[in-house]
Amino acid sequence: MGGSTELLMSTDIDLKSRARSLGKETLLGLHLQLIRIRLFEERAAELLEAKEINTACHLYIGQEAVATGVCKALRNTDLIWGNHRSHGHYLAKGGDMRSIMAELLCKATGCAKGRGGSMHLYNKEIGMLGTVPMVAATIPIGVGAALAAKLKKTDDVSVAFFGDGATEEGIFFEAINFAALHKLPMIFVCENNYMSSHLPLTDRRTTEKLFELVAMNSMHSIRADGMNVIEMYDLSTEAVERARRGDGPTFIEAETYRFRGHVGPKDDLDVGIRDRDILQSWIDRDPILQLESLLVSEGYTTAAKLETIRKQVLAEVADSVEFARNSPDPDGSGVLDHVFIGGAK
Ligand SMILES: Cc1ncc(C[n+]2csc(CCOP(=O)(O)OP(=O)(O)O)c2C)c(N)n1
Repeated sequence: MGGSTELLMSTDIDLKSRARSLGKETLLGLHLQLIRIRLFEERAAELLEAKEINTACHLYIGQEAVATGVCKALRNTDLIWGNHRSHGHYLAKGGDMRSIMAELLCKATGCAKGRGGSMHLYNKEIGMLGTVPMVAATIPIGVGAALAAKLKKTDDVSVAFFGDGATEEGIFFEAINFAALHKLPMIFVCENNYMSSHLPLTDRRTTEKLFELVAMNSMHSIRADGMNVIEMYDLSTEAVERARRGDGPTFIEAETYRFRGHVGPKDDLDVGIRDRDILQSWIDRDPILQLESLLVSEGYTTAAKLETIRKQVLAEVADSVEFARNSPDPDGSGVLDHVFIGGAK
């Protein structure tokens, strides 16, 4: 048996001592990123309600620790690949708020020039070469990028973010096999939020331990507490080091939960597919509140300083909305640019 499986839970790890070794600057950096994603998305939810955003948005609220922890372990030239729920990935990899808010409002200044909306984010400068809403679609593309990095000896890592539903697509297993066989510098980040659209994981699989499905492919495969940003950062750092030194890919199953419904601003509690108590049990583990409680109790910051940060981020969000509102619509003159027409002369 070549693959290794580990079940790591935050309770098994001395988070306070890990926090101490990370240091104040890193911890506050993680916190800032979590807050940026949360407040950005809460504002996006309001703009969806107001019908000012008209592109379908799959909100990431609740899952912020996954993108934040993983991307903190990456450098600018590493590539990430997203899906229909990727606002958090975009911001965590270094995307600025103005360019994504403008994209949600389909403005010409958006990161995809207003052509993509929420589900087609693109920003070469930060190493995000695409989010695609076809479930599992970017996983093989990410593996292709990892192969390119290996052949070109760039030392870069490729990371695909996807949900538990994506592990039910055939291409997922082709990608896993290929990456393991060729020891590619690839990290598969499965955000297991236990739902695929409106179907719970228990109605779709005989096991909820997705990391076990992958280990048999001789791949390092681990389960992480996706509500805990310190654990996500630690495990991602190890995965990145493994990939860079040529020891091959890692599969990280991050257990997490989305606090809103599948798509749009609502919580979906009234449509008979989500249990209020289960949702509340995950809200009780809110990644931001967990980190803030540790930061204050261990003396890294104070409640007053956290409030100041919150206000600063709210100002950044407001600025992004202002920028988007004042930006021009795409003028339509370049509508055929970037369109591939097979066989055209
Ligand atoms: C190939 C394909 N099949 C079905 C859909 C419709 N669809 C959109 S999102 C989604 C759920 C995906 O669930 P998961 O991968 O777990 O991600 P999550 O929404 O939980 O983040 C489905 C089935 C699609 N976009 N692509």
